[in-house]
Formats: sequence, structure tokens, C-alpha cells
Amino acid sequence: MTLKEFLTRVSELEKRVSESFDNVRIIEHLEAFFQEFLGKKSQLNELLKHIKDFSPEEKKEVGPQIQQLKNKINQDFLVKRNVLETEALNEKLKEDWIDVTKSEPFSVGNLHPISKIQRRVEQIFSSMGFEIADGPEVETEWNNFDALNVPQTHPARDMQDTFWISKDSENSHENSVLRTQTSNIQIRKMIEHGAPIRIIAPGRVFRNEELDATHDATFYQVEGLLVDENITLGHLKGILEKMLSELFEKEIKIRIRPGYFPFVEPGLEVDIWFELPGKEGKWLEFMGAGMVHPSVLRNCGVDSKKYGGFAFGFGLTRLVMMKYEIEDIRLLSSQKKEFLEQF
Ligand code: FA5
Repeated sequence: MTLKEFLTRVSELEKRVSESFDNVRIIEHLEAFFQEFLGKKSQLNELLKHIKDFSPEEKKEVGPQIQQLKNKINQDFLVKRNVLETEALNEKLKEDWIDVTKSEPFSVGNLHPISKIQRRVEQIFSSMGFEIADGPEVETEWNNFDALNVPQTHPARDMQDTFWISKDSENSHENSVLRTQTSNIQIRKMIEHGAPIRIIAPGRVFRNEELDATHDATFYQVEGLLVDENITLGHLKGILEKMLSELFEKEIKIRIRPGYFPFVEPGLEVDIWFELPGKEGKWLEFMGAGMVHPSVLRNCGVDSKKYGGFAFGFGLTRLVMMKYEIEDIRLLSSQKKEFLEQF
């Protein structure tokens, strides 16, 4: 291609760019414009390929010209894009406009029933002088089991019940689990604060077990711990009765029976009578409790000769089932909107 032909093609291209550019009126046309004039296969690129055939003198003439054209197309493209995008946005805003003073009231979320009952339980225990404590869901094997006097061979440590995060170390401080119970907070708080102590610790726990209408793999417990001088099981009974009567505002039938937990002595279990409308009632296991085992106190640096106390751990999720007469525990973690909106 001669220099003259080249320059003619540049000026023709310039003209076509300017005509096409005037025709770009909506954002969708821009892409085609870009491909035609700036894309890999554009005429501009074709022309650029010829520059190498010119002499150094000629290159000095055509180089700046073609570069100028390229800059101009680029510049025009960007300006146009900006204008068209703003126009498109303004159009959309016109369509999407709503008058908030006239629209239907939209639905507002509500607290999950577990959170509701948790808050109520916290209020009731706070009124009895308990502090609300918290702790991690991923816990060391030591805090979840060893410090609580749970023997190495106890079935709860078994793969069936515990979700292990790591279990290869000989040292139980180095292994970790998804906590199977909120009793880990007893340990943490007694080590931190010693005695006397009066706390509850609501929280989520995890168990690798078979699921049914009253067993979920993730559920909530509330741990309680009261350690002081001269504490008896009578105090525990009084506190439990106070919580249930405040929460249910009616008489609740409970049954207390002996139970075994390695971290209490003596240990007991509490069942609550659970009756759904039109169905036969049954005893539902609600809580494990007992007097804190002296070894647990010692593991946490508490003087077991001077201090004693009780601990309990109840199923908050089961309490919610009872309060709201929910037949299947799994509904509570189902995230079904129609179910949750009832509360
Ligand atoms: C414990 O977890 C003991 N840490 C409780 C305890 C604390 C005893 C302090 C003594 C002193 P247990 O595994 O029984 O115990 O569970 C306590 C309560 O959690 C049960 O009574 C029940 O209400 C609830 N629970 C247990 N497993 C499930 C499950 N899979 N789904 C829902 N709730 C459950």
C-alpha cells in the first residue's frame, strides 16, 4: 500500500467512525461500535499492520496520524459509554421509583423462637443474680471431656457422638471437638474466676447422633453453675421451679430421678411432662444436673473443701418445643418461613 492510499484509508475510516458514532444511541450498540473500530479485527488494526512497510521518513508522518485517530476513537467511546450508562440508569430509576408513603407495609422479620426463649431464660436467671457467660463452639478435648472427669473410654468421646476436629495428639489440650455440651463453660469460667461463682451459659452444641422428633445434631443447651459455701440440691430444685413457673406461667409436671454424669456426684436427671393437643402425653428428658464433683473443682483450681455447688445443663431447644407445643425438633432448624412466621 502506498503512503497516499494509506492516508486516504485513514481519512475514510475517520469519516466512518464519526458517522457510526452518531448512530450509537443505546448502550447495546456500543459493543458493536467497539468491535468494529477498536476490537482485534477492526480496520484500525488492519491499517496498523501496514505501518511496518513504510520507510522511516513515512512512518514519522503516518505514525502520529493513526495514533491520534486511535486516541480519538477511544476517547469518544468512553465519553459515549458514560453518557449512555447514565441515561440507562436514569430510565431504570424512573421505572423503579416507589412512593414509600403509599406502598403496602412490608413484612418485618422476627426473632427465632429459640432466641426468644433464650432471652427470657436469661432474664429470669439474671433476676436471681446469675451472670450470662459465653464460650467457643470449637473446644479442646480437655475442656469438653478431661476436665469434666469424663474417662478416656467414655462412649460420649466415641466417633458416634462427637464431631472431632482433630484427635491425633496424645495431649488432649491439642485435640479439638465441636463441643458436645455447654459444660465446657463451667471449666473455662471456674479457671478464670474461681469461686464463688454463679453463671448460666446458653449456647449451641453438636452431636453426631441419630435424629428423630426429639433429637437434632445441632441444638441449644443452657449450662448453669453455682459454686459457693453451703450449697445444697435444695437450692437447685428451688431455682429450677422458679424458672419453669416464670417461663410457662402455669403448673408444669416434672420428675426428678437419679442420673449419671462423671462431673457431678450425686447426679440426677429431670424430665418434663410433654403433652400436645389431641396426643398422648409423655415424659421428655429435659436436664442433667447434680453437685459438682470435687475432682472438677480441683481441675479448675477451686478449693473443694471450702466450696461446693451444683451444675445443670438443660435442652433449650426442648424447652422451646414444650413452650410452643412443637411436635418435631427438626422444624426449629428447618428455616421454613411459614413455620417461623408463627412465632
Ligand atoms: C449433658 O449434656 C450434660 N452436660 C448436662 C449436665 C450439666 C449434667 C451439668 C450435669 C451437670 P445430656 O447429654 O443428658 O447431658 O444433655 C442435656 C439435655 O440436652 C438433655 O436432657 C436434653 O434436654 C438435651 N439434649 C440432649 N441430646 C439432645 C439432642 N440430640 N437434641 C436435642 N436436645 C438434646
